Amino acid sequence: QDASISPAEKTQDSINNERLQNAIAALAAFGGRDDGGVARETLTQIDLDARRHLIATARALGCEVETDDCANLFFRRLGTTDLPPVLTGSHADTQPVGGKLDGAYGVLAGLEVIAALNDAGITTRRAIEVVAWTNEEGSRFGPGAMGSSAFVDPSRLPAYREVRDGDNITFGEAVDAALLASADVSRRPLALPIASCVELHIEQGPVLERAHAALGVVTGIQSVRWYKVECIGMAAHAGTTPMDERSDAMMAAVAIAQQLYVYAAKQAASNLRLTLGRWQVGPNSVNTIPGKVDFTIDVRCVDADVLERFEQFLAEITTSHQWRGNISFDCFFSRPPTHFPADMLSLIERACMRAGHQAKRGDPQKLTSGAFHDAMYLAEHCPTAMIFVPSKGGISHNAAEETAPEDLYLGVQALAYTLVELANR
Ligand code: HGY
Ligand code: MN
Ligand code: MN
Ligand code: MN
Repeated sequence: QDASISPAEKTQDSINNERLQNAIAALAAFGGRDDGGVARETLTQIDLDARRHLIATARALGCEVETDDCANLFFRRLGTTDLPPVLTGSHADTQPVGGKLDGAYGVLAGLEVIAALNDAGITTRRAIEVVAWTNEEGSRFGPGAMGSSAFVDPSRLPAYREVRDGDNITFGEAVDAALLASADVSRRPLALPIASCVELHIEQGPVLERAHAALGVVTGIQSVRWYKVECIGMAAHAGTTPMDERSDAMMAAVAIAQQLYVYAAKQAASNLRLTLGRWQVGPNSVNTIPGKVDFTIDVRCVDADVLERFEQFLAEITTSHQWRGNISFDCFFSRPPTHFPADMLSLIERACMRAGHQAKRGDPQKLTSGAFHDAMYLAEHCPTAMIFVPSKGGISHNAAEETAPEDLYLGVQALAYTLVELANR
């Protein structure tokens, strides 16, 4: 091996940008949309086809491929020892209308690092594993990050398997179908030992772009909670029912939603973020008073106490609301803030400095992630950290999601340096 530079530097310098961009375009074809976005929700046939594509790509790189009871996919490049591996990767599933980078970029970046290691003829002490976690988005089956969550704590899986999607299919049925479709892939237990984990991801927000930074050292992930609010009234005729004799579920839901937005506006100083993203109306007819309205709440904040106070407010307004119907709420996802360890942050910073300076793009920017990631669970399991690249206009969970190819290339270079350093510890 070239004595003048370290294996980490040599691998970083072996990253092939053209191969990376082609890999991103190839995966984006699975569920690709005319507007440039991607529709590849977890464990749909499109996702299963994409998984086969990733398995074939990994095998062509000489990787061993394994899966587990949550249909997570692991692509392993052997090391010279049997020590626990270094893990990278992310998720390959997307929002109903997502972009081609959210999650996919981190999986493909890991495979690109393996290709660069092969090109450079570099071996590492520890194996390097690239993972494609199942159901990070949580849009088809809530909550999010089920794959990484069940990997870290398998006792969570039975309850996840009972969750149903909008077509009444359970997550368990979808996982079993995925495992059948990859019956040629050997099965391994959940919760295996991992030495350390690094997830590369797009920022999905505006911070790096506004700071004119090419790379982000992610210090942690903000807390998140998801609720379902259920308003049950009585369906009745839109024309014959006097206004003061209605039990209109939509009127209650809209009143509660309005109070939540007013509350969130008052919390602006704490940077609380409120989203009422999914509404279901029954019977959803122009001329029937809604008998049942459900809506979801996604609420996030760096300060977990703010979310605690939010829940108290939600409890107040859903019990005190003057209304003849029945209003209830259920929390189905809750994660405290995640903090990544200092020694991992300093390694990430060193990696980002080398990549950034070589490209004359300056120093990396430190930031907290507004989005959650599988790394929030891995941080419970082993020393974990994240690297971000900028998102154009801070847009994500939208077909217009985009990152400059040069920034994508830089991110993978920083990842390469980090992984090889960790794999030789
Ligand atoms: O919602 C999230 O934060 C993640 O991008 N799925
Ligand atoms: Mn993501
Ligand atoms: Mn996402
Ligand atoms: Mn993620």
